[in-house]
Amino acid sequence: MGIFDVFRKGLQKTRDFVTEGIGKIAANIGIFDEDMLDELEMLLVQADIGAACSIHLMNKVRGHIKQTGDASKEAVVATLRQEMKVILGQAKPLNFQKGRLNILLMVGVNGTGKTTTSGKICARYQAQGYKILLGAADTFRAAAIEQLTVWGERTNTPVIAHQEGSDPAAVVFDAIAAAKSRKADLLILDTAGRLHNKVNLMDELGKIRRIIQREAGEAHVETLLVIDATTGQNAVSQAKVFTDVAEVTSLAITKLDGNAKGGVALAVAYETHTPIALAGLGEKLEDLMDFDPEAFVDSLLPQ
Ligand SMILES: Nc1nc2c(ncn2[C@@H]2O[C@H](COP(=O)(O)OP(=O)(O)OP(=O)(O)O)[C@@H](O)[C@H]2O)c(=O)[nH]1
Ligand SMILES: [Mg+2]
Repeated sequence: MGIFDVFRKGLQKTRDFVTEGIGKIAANIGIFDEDMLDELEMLLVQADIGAACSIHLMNKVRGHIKQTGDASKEAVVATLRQEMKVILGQAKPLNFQKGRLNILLMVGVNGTGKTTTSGKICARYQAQGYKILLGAADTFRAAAIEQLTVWGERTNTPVIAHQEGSDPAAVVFDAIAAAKSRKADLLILDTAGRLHNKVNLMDELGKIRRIIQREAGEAHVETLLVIDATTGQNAVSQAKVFTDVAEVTSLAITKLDGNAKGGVALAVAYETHTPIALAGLGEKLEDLMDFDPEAFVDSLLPQ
C-alpha cells in the first residue's frame, strides 16, 4: 500500500465527517453565506483541527470570498485545501548522511510511540547500510529499557543501557562514546517523556543536549517529537510544551492507522510551526512512512 492509500484508510472517519458536514451545510443553495461559514468553522474544530488553526483557515476562506466573490462550495473547499497545504509546508524527511555521526533525540509524552518509532527508524536506516546504535536514555522504568533492548535484538543493533533509575545524561555520554569508537553513522536516543512538570522536563532534556553538544559537537543532531494522533487536542498542548523546552526539529505523528483524529496533524503543525517528517501507521517494523503533506490533504479533504 502506498502512503496515499494508507492515509485514505487512516483518515476515513475524519474525511467522512468533514465532507459530509460540508455537503450538509451547502446542501440547499451550494454557496456559503456568513452563517454557513460559521458552521463550517465549527465543523473544522470538531474534526480536531483545533480552534486557532480552524479560525486561521476560515479567515483565509472569507478573505478569498471577499476577493473573488466566489462563495461556491468548490471554491471554499479549494481554499481550505490550499491553506492546509501551506500549514503543512513542504515534505521534510529526516536528513541524515552516512559517513558522519548523526544523533536522533526522540522526545514526547509517555505512550506516544517513541520506542516503537526508534525501532522502526533503526530498521529503515539499517536497510540503507547505516551503522546504528540505540541509547536507552529513558531510564525511568526497567520495562522501557527492556523494550528498547527487544528492538535492538530484532534489528541486530547494539543497545547502550544503564540500570533503571540511573541518570539519562550518563547513558547519553556512554552512548556517544560508543558511537564514536565504533564509528556509528546514527545514534538513536530514546528518552522518557514524563510531563508532570515542565521544569523537570526542561532540566532533563537540557542536560542531555549539553552532553551532546560537549561530546559530539560535530554531529548532525535532530530532535524528533513523537505525537499520538489518537489523543486529539491533548497532542496539541503537549506539542507546544515540548517545542517550548526542546529544540524540536521535526515531528512524527503516530497511530495514523486505527482511530486517528487526523485533523490533529494540522493543528500541531499550525501551533508549532514544525514540519512533520514521519507518519506511524501501525505497530510493526515496516509501519513507518515519510509524511507526505499533499497526500495527507488529498485524503482529508478531497477536491
Ligand atoms: N496502532 C499503532 N500503534 C502504535 C504506533 N506506534 C506505537 N504504537 C503502540 O503504542 C504503544 C506505545 O508505544 P511506545 O513505543 O512504547 O511508546 P513510548 O512513547 O516509548 O512510551 P513510554 O516509553 O511509556 O514513554 C505500543 O503499544 C505501540 O505498539 C502506530 O503507529 N500505530
Ligand atoms: Mg518508550
